[in-house]
Amino acid sequence: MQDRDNNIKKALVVGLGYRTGLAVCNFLIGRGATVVASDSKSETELSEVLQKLDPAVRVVTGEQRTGLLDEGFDTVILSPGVPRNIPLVTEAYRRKIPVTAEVELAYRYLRGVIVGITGTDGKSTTTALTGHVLRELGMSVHVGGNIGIPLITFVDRTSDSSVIVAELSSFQLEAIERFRPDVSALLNVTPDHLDRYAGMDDYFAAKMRIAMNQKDDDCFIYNRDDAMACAGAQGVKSRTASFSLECDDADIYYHDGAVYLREGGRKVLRREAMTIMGLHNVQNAMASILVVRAVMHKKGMTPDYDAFAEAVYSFPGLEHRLERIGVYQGREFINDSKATTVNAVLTAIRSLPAEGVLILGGRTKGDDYSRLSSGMNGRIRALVLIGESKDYFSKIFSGNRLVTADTLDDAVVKAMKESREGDVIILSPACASFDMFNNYEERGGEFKKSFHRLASGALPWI
Ligand code: UMA
Repeated sequence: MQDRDNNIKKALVVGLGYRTGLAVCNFLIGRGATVVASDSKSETELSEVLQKLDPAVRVVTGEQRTGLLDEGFDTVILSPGVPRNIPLVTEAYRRKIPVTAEVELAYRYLRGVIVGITGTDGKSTTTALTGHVLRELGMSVHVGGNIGIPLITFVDRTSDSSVIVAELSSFQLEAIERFRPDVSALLNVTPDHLDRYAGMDDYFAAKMRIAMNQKDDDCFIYNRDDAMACAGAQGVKSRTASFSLECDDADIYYHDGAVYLREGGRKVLRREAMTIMGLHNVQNAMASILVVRAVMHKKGMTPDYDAFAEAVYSFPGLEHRLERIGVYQGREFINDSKATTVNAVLTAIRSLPAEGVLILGGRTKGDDYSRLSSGMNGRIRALVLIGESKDYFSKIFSGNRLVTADTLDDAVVKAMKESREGDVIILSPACASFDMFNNYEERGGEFKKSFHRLASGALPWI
């Protein structure tokens, strides 16, 4: 146990969400606290969540009035989706009520080695891959955080021999206090969530909080090819290790189809043996190898690079991330619903095995979407635009061949019409899903259903 000085008697949980707030409420009730949950949504909108919530939690829905704080809470816990500048939260800060994140709360109870992985793109794959490799090496591993399972749900299952691999978003890091990962990794920092942050510096600062409590016996792993990550590495107190696709003076680097360790020049991975596609996944694999090595170092174990490589090769990839769904009438369908940034989509396009049709759109996040145009040149023959960004994207991409669709069924049918045999049809939206779906998983799931309806003949396209 990292720190037992938790004595939360009365907590206000702001934001029930689908996962975090719900898990925090149930956890605290289980530990005897009085819990009030505040959510801006209505009871009807929250009905699914409320069914799973311990009935001892008092729920206040709708407008989040500052007067709620008069009830005298000793802690306010924020869900990641709640910005810290809403009046209820700024008033809590003003009254000096401790405001904290679920990740921080979990940290105070978790046991074992803690790994935190952040970055704009690739963090879910790197987190899952790291968990997979550690598990293949025989360790007791819990994989959670932004990838979908709140860390607080692991608390009763961890022991000193556990390894917790946490994907951490900038949102989750904003309200940490003492959270100190034994191993942290910063994969890259590119524009994202600029609807929530004042600018890139603000976003970067939130990400760098991952290392703020690390000490010299911890390790910070960073991308040598990313200028912001390199700048971040300059200021950390822990040991550092770097990975690179470009420079052979990084601790681990890529050259001509293989990955090498700088020390000793040992070849540790062959790209063609990896199941997950794209050079960006070689980058993710390099980060994972450094993380696994640092975990073993913490545990006093000797790294076995052959075993690392076998485990990387056997990693099947993540659902909703460049996920191959199937082939219909010569078109390969790929579900990349998790690609909610311009960079993620550019990476996806670069990784495609053929030309194709891109299904794009949803709730925008302040990114510079015009950056997609050059990446699409010669790779994407048509765009199918979905979601509330349809009109906005129609203007930005007016130079491309484009059609609009109201549903994913409609998008799949139109993509078939726009494509040729041998093409790829990919859903890689560059946007959040919340205009049409509850989350990216639901969007990806619906896309797969549309594909299966098409393939079974239930969705005619001609
Ligand atoms: N809310 C308020 N007041 C506000 C704003 C929001 O009450 O002013 C409420 C909303 O009505 C909602 C809740 O707060 O009920 C916010 O919930 P949440 O979005 O934090 O929901 P969770 O289901 O707990 O999901 C969160 C992460 N969501 C976000 O960061 C937006 C999930 O990451 C994460 O998987 C989950 O916790 C478990 O840790 C998703 C995500 O989009 C995948 N992350 C962003 C990203 O990857 O880019 C950061």
